[in-house]
Parts: sequence; structure tokens; C-alpha cells
Amino acid sequence: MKTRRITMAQALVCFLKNQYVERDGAEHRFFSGVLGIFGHGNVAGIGQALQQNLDLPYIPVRNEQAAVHLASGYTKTSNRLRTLACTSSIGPGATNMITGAALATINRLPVLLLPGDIFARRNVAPVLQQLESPSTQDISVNDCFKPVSRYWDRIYRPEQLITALPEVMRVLTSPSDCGAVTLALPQDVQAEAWDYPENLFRKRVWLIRRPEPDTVSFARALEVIRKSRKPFLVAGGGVLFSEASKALEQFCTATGIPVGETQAGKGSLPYDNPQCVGALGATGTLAANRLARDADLVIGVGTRYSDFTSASMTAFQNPSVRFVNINTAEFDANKVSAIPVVADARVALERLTAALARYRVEDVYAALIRRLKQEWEVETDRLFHLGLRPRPAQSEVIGALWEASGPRDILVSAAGSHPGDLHKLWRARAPNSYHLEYGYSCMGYEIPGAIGAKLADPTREVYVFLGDGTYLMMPSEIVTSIQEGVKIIIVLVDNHGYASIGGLSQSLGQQGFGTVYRMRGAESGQLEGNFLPVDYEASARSLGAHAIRANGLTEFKQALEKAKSLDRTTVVVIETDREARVPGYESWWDVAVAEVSEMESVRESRARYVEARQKERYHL
Ligand SMILES: Cc1ncc(C[n+]2csc(CCOP(=O)(O)OP(=O)(O)O)c2C)c(N)n1
Ligand SMILES: [Mg+2]
Repeated sequence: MKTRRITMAQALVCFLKNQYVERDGAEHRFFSGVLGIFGHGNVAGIGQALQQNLDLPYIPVRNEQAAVHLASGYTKTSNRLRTLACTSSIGPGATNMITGAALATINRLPVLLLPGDIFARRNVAPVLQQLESPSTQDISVNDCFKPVSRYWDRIYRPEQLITALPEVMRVLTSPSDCGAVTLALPQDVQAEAWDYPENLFRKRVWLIRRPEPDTVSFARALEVIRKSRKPFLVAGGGVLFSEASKALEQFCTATGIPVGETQAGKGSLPYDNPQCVGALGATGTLAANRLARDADLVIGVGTRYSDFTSASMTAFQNPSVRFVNINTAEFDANKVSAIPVVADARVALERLTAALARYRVEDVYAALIRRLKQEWEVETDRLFHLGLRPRPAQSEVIGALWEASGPRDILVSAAGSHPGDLHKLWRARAPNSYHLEYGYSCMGYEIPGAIGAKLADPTREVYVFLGDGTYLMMPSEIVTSIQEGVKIIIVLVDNHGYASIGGLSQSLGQQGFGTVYRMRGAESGQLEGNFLPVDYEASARSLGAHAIRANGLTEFKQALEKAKSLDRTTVVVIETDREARVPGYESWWDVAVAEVSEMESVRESRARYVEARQKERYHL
């Protein structure tokens, strides 16, 4: 057997360089590079290996959590056909990645994490940043990655890499099992040499499969669709991952079945497709929520049925509602007692369209869909043009941003009041133009996620829509965008704190306690003083970005034009009216209210809560 004597870290890097994927006849490299920060736990191992393999580019970031977010944004925009690996030192560098790992796994995004680990040899323990345990020596902080990884392994001996790496690739390229994969790499083992079989480094092409539905489930699904009079389709992220937009359009055009979209699935259809009734669920449109409420059949395509999609299990109220779920993951396909069609979205939708050639929804239902859709467009226009002064409503800022953006541009957001407003109002015009991380809804995802999106598709302008709260949590990757020459446009909505949670708190009878950015008052000792004096433009400028403050909508529109003309990351700061919120549309989200309280407002809220919960259903 031909062998190559190299270190474990060198072997890992050589392997990554030679992994390819193939789908629909197109083949390309799977790993586009490695993100990270060096410390003593990886500099001499992975760091050394990367230095002698510059054809796998190394991108330094400012925060390891952001590295994982960046990789998630990259692979999401690439429909999971490409990704980035992330390397960290041991200890805090490693644990910084745990949040990113959870985000990737929840959103079903393949990212490879390579945290450094404590010495396998142990004789010098405890090493710097080692967590010791009196009950075992077989533990480190990297064990915390186990519940947030789809595959987890620790490489105690260099030859273990040989059996671990195929498993890593199997999971990362699986449409049903992908998520974060963690390989913990003890720092001494990274630097150890081994005679690796040459075959480990041959080019390997992993086929991203499009699984076909099984005939029995498919026939049963067809039967219930044919019998349904008020069918409704839920388009989830799986539609986009599968690149099934065309197939979905053909299916709903042929059948007349209306399509509601989850956060991950929005943009599956262009907003002006007659069958597209927009966002579904807790942050849904009136059109989608009404149709879902009365539907006798729900066809879930590539959806996890999160509580936002199901409006905390109140979205589907028809007593005889049935479900058909098309999903590559058996786990999701079986939710809500559905007929599980375990299959690729595109394949299944194409087969359904062909098999349902003579099926079409009744005229009364078609007319209802048309009317509800028209009414929703009128409502969106109203919210885009409220004419509020001196500070515009967030919905008007969204409207102005939408008007300034192009159809292929990408909008990135994740947490705050923005996801809900955008879900309802953003008029997505192309697949992957609406990039919401709402599986983990992680403050701080936005900027690194957007850099990842831009790296994945540099031909599209990338906008970030984030709040002052989120900005303060992780502005640091602006520096990375400057370093890499990756331009993004960041719209920073300044509403002095957490408008979203503040609004939620008010609705719970808690008066927004702890959600406004205010100084601690000298006399009361409470946070009742002036607004915190944060200069967001100066902050953005100090990190290398161009920054503009827009006073009102006219200046905001001018600022966006300026931002588009620049080739550097630009932050546009706009203050909005915190209280001018986009309402809910016959939807519900279950946030449990205190059962007993000293406060009357909380007791009232509890009574409303108990009443509202009556609508929650088990779909058995
Ligand atoms: C990392 C993280 N911490 C806490 C939360 C809970 N949370 C959700 S929205 C929000 C406030 C966000 O504030 P901001 O970005 O200013 O947006 P706004 O609510 O003002 O629209 C918080 C704290 C979260 N989603 N992520
Ligand atoms: Mg805010």
C-alpha cells in the first residue's frame, strides 16, 4: 500500500481539498476554505497544515461564533452544495462555536467544526484552558458539542482520521442528516505524523441524492389530494435546498393549490405568483392564515412545522384536516400524523403534477385565494406608505429598502422585530433572495451570515436588516468584510433597545421591563434615565465601514443609493418609531404567562392566555 507520511492536521487538510459533490450532473469542490482564529490549540497543527496548503484558502475572523455563522450563511446560499470548515483553539475559542453549531444543526446546514482539544497524551495536564474533572480524564469542553452536532468524534490517534472522515462526509452531504459536524482535535495529535494510505487523498465525489417517493405512500398522498376541496401547501426551506421552485410553480399553477411560506421557505415562489399567499403562521399574512385555518388538507414540503409555522399548533383548525408531508427526513415527514412521503421536494412535486393532471381546485376556492391575495397586497402597500413623522415606522423602512433593492438581491436577517415584519411584508422575487435565520433566531448571525451569502454569490447585492440590539452583540465581523473585500449593506434600525421583546413584554402585562436602552437613574437606581448614548455611525466607521445616518425616509433612500454606489461595506443607521408595529393577522404564538403574580396586568394577561390556548390542537 502506498502511503504518505504527514501529520494528522496535514492529512485532514489534504482530505478536505479533495472532496467534491455532484447533483444534477454538476460537480464541484465541497469545501471552499477554512475560517478561524488561531491559538495554542490549533496554530501548530491545523495552522501549520493550512500554511502549506494555500489552495484551501484560510479566512481569519474576529469571533469563532461568527465563523460558524459565516459558514452557515455560505452553505445556505449555496443550497448546501458547498461549505466552509471552521478551526478554533481549545477552550473558549472552541466553546464560542457551540452557538453556531446549534444554529447550523437546527437549520439543517452542513458545517464542519474543528475545535482544538486537550492533550491526548495527558502527562502535561491540566493545559491552559483545560476543564478538569475529578471523575474522568476522558472529558473536555468539547463534549458540549455533542447535543448540537449531527456527528461528533474525537481523534485520539492519527489513524482514527481514516475512519472518521468518511463519516464526516456522509453526514455533511446527506440531505436528511446534515448539520454541524464536530471533529475534536487534541493539540498534540494534530502535530503527530503517520503513514497515511495514499488513497485517503484521492478525489472523491459525493452524490447529493434526490430520493424518490415510495409507491405506496405516494399513491396514498395522491388519493387524499384528489379528494381534498380546500388544499393548502406549506413551502419550507426544503423547497429551496432542493432547488424545487420551478417544480412548485408548475404544481400550484396546474392545480390551483395556494402556497404559504415558512421563514426558511419564503422566496420559493415569487410574491406575485397568483398562488403565493405569503407568510404562514404566527408571523403570517391574513391570506395564508385564513386559508390554512380552513384547509382540509395541508401539504407540507420541506418544513419542520416550527411553532411559528403552526402558530403554536393553532394554524390548522378544520376538524378533519389531514396532512401529507414531503421531506427527505423521515423525522419531519412523520410530523402531525401526516402521510409521510420521504422524498426530494423537486422529484415529489414533479411526480405529483404529472399524476394530478386532471385535478384542479374548485372555482369558489380559486376566487377566495384571488381575493385574499389582492387584499394582502393592499395591506402591504398601506404599511409601506404610512407617512409617519418625524420617525418612520419599521414597515416603511422595509418598503423603502424593498423599492431600492433589485430582484436578485439578498436580504439577511435573524432576530428582533425584523423577522416577523419581513416575513409578512418582504416581496421576495427570486429563490434565496430572502435569507432569514429563524431556526435559532440568533442575534449576531446577521453580519457574518451576510458575508457568507455574499461569498457564496458575489453577483448579488447583499442587504442586512438588523436592530441596534443585534448590532451591539456582534458588529465585529464588519472588519472581516473589509479584510476580504466582501461588500455588504447593513441597515441598522435604531429603536433604543429591544422593540420586539419590549412589545412581547407589554402584551404579557410586564410594561416592557428591561427592554429599553436607558441609563441607570441616580435617584431611583432603575433603568429610567436618558437613552444610552451609543454612536452607531462612529462604531461602524471605527471598524472600517462607511457609515451614514439617515433622518427620515427621504434621507434613507438617498443613503441606500449612496451605499449601492460604494464598493465597501456600508452601514445606514435610521431611527424608527418604536411603537408603530406591524399587527398580527389572526395568529397566535404561545409564550407562557405567569400563573400567579402580584401584578394586575399580568393576571389579566394570564386570563387572555388561558383563553387563547384553547385553540391549540394535537393532530393525531
Ligand atoms: C443571542 C440571542 N439572545 C437573545 C435573544 C432574544 N431576543 C430576541 S429579539 C431580541 C431583541 C433584539 O433587539 P434589536 O436587535 O434591537 O431588535 P428589535 O427588537 O428592536 O427589533 C432579543 C433579546 C436572541 N434571539 N438571540
Ligand atoms: Mg432595537
